[in-house]
Formats: sequence, C-alpha cells, structure tokens
Amino acid sequence: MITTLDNIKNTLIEDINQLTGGQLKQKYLSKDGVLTKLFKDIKDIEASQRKEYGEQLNGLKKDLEETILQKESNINNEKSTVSIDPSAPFDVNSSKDKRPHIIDLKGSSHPLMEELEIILDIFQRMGFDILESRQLDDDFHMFESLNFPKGHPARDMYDTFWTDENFVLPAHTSTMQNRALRRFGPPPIRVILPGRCFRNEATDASHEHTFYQIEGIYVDEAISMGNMQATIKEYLEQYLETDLEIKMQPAYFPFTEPDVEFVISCPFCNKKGCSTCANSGWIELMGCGMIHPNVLLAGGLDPQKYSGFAWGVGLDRLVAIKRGINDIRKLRDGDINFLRAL
Ligand code: FA5
Repeated sequence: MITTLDNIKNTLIEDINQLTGGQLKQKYLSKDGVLTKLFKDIKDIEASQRKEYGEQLNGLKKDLEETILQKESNINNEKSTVSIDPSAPFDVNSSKDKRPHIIDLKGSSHPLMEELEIILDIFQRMGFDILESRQLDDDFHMFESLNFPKGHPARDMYDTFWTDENFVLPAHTSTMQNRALRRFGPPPIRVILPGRCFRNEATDASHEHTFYQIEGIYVDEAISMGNMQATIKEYLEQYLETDLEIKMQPAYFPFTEPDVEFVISCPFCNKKGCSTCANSGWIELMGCGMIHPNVLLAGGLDPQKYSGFAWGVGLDRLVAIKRGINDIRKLRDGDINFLRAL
C-alpha cells in the first residue's frame, strides 16, 4: 500500500504543474477523489503498517490542500492586477513591463529635467545663481531690453506666438537678461536662466516648436571673451565628461557684441567624423557673446564700468548629443517606453 502511495505522489507532482486548484480538488479530494478513496481503504491496511500509512496520507492531503490554496490565491492576485483602468496614462493595463504601482503613482522625472539638474549643479558649484524664465512674457523683455527696437529686422529671427493681449511665448531665455541684471546687481552677477522656449517652427529632427534653453550671464569689471571661453568650455567638459577643443564662429545677435557661435570638437569621434557631428568632427552648440552696452544700460548698469558675457544653449539638443538621440522630438512626443529606456 505504501508503494501505491509513492506512485500517487509522482502523479500528483505532475498534476500540480498542469491542473488548476479546482481540478486538483475535484480529482483528489472530492467524494470520489483519489485521496478520499485511499482514506476509506485505511481499514483494509495491515495493522502494523496502518499508522505509517495514515501519517503519510494525512501529510499528502495537507500538502495538497496548501498547494490548492496557493494556486487559488495566485489566480485572485492575477485577476486584481489585470483589471483595466481606462484612465491610466500608459501601460499599467498590460501584464508586461509593469512598474510597481507606487512608482506609477508618484511619477518619475523626465530625462530633460534630470539633465537640467546635472547642469544646474555644475553651475551652482561654479558660484552661479539660478532664476527660471517665464513662459509668458512681454515685448520689452523679448525685444526692447535686448536692443531690438521696434521695427528692427532681427525681430523676424525669433518668430514665436503672441496672445491677443500682446503677451509673447518667449522664443529664447534671453528675455530674462534684463530681470537678472536688475535683480542680482550690482556686479558681480553670475546667473543661470533655464526655461521653456517656443518658436513657430516647421519641426524636424533638431527643431521643435517647444524646447528648453539654458541662458547664462556673467557681469563684472574687466570681463573678457577669454573668461567666456573658459567658463563655457569648463561647463561643457564637466557635463560631457571629456576634454574638448573649441572654436568660435561669427554669428549675429542684436544683444551681444561681438557675437559668436560656440563650436566644440565632437565628444564621440574626437574629430574623426561620425553621425552625431554629421561627419564634420565639430558641433555648433550655442550662441554667445559679450553683452551689448545697450543691454547693460537697460539693466541699470554703466557699460563704461562693467562688461560681461552671455550665452544661450538648447537643452534638448545637448541632451540628444549626450544620450545619443537622433531626433529631439522623441523627447516630447509622449512615448513612455522610449523615455524609460533612456
Ligand atoms: C538664441 O536663442 C540666443 N538667445 C542665444 C544667445 C544668448 C546668444 C545669449 C547670445 C547671448 P539661437 O536662436 O541660436 O540663439 O538659439 C540658441 C540655441 O537654442 C540653439 O543653438 C539651439 O541649441 C537651441 N534652439 C534654437 N531653436 C531651437 C528649436 N526650434 N528646437 C530646439 N532647439 C532650438
């Protein structure tokens, strides 16, 4: 009889893997179930073996009951997580790639914001203050204070969106220069001005209608282009975690004089040429220059006494370079799986 029990144990192991809790219950523990019958047969067992047999049979029944309970509770758990939430913003309704609910509820930071934190941290260590730009501004901060008088043709370089009340969605973070000069003056003034910008763009892999810029200004006595090159180079080397060669190309901004395009050697191919730098070995990264005397005057500072530099870099393009993203629009098109994989 003990041998019969051993055979049943083997079949039972196979059944546990294949049958549901209900099917196991039916096959083994129902009125006509396999174990129920064995219990009925105990009376026919030889007296000397009856005790051991009974103990083994009870053990088997107990184990089986526990297995059935566990199977049923697993099924209930599965049922509770597969229930559909039609208002869920992403794939909580899928059984694949599911994050713990606690994370979904708390949200997580966007890669652009993570990189912004890293950049702000670098500048804070260099002694800069931080002031976020506005997402709705006026003509004075967008143009007048930056040496674009009314009717100046360079206004057309910054085609953005206006409200009926004549407020503007800023096309660049330079809108904050005047506020920063007034708020953090008298010099030395070292301020980082990050914020969201908007342009009336036909979008492509490197142009968005909505993007982030990080503006910086540094004003004091006897500040030169040399200080500008050193500050921006140091920041980019810390951020991209590599040594860089730099060069300056002529550019034009009404609010700086001289104005340049800051160009870096490609951090990926070391000037050999690759897809990131379009095989040129160099990347044009940002506009910058010495702050125009009229901008200092509008900010309440004497241009005879003070000089300074400013720059404005696009965060989206910088992050795309650092993280190897071939189209900046992917950063904002809401594909949660793409953002998670970054
Ligand atoms: C400006 O916006 C100037 N305000 C920068 C500046 C500041 C110059 C201070 C001098 C002194 P520009 O239009 O080149 O310049 O834009 C600066 C950076 O913003 C670009 O290098 C690019 O990285 C980013 N950028 C501009 N337009 C877009 C866009 N449509 N999509 C994504 N990034 C953009």
